[in-house]
Amino acid sequence: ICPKATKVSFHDYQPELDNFRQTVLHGLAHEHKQIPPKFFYDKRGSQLFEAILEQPEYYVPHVEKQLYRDYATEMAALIGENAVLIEPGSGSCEKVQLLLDALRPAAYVPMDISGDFLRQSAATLGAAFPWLQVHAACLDFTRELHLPQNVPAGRRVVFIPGSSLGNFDVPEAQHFLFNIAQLVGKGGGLLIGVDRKKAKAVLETAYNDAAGVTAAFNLNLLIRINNELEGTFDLDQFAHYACYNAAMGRIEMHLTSLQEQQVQVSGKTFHFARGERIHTENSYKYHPEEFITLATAAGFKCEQHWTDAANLFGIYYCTV
Ligand code: AVI
Repeated sequence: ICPKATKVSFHDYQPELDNFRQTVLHGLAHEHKQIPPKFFYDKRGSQLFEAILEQPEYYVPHVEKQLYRDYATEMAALIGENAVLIEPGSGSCEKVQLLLDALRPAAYVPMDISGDFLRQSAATLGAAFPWLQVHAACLDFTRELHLPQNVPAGRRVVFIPGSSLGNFDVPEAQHFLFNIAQLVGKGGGLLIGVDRKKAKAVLETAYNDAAGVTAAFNLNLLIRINNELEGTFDLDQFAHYACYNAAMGRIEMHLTSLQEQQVQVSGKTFHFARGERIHTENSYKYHPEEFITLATAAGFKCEQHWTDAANLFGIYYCTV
């Protein structure tokens, strides 16, 4: 018997990259200095993020993966076979592998902004699952969601693991979910992993791991500015700071200036007071009812949700 040939295709939508220099100069000139988290992910930043995923304190991937292992069959029964499974921000395509055998989708569409990484992950996945059609789309999913033309017709289901939704502010998160509802259309679905609100100490420990990997990830932004934007940040004079802002329901990451100092970036001078911070990331946490309200406002109906015994993390299956 001849095994079915591996089917992997790659579609480059040539995502326009945000201008790093302009964004940093603008963000540092702001009254509350800020740089958006998408700039964490240069090569070293992506490697450090992979290392964060291995830290015991950062419970998110460990708990979420166990939920897929425990409930893959139940999830597949709800989603049904032969769906077109679409994953925005697919990265290493690791989590989807826990679902593929149970789900048996007609095609898998990983979407990522990093073309080389996407090409490699799609090829590796295609080799591991020779029966699966893989149609990779290189794009910035925060701006556009295109489906390659050779994707088969059929019910569309979007998969968003990792609590990526948490890095959007709440109105942006609702807008993003609305765009997903449009993409999947009537009868389509969304399987999404979202981190839950919980004790401040648990959250703060998760973003302040003992090995200092999250700190290195945050500080790498300054190394990136030094290397790419002629920056003069002294890494010893800034510190990682992560705290849970309960009023906003989010972990905030900042870089704190340890003394009064001036820093040059691209020939411009920025003044830092002692203790002044650059806000680098928000990671919103949702109670199940809060997430369900958000998804409902975006046009979804929540069919089922799963959580672990400690109520750390939620996975939701919603339909349009
Ligand atoms: C990618 N994102 C969902 C992570 C989070 O938890 O918000 C990024 C991260 N930042 C520090 N640790 C992990």
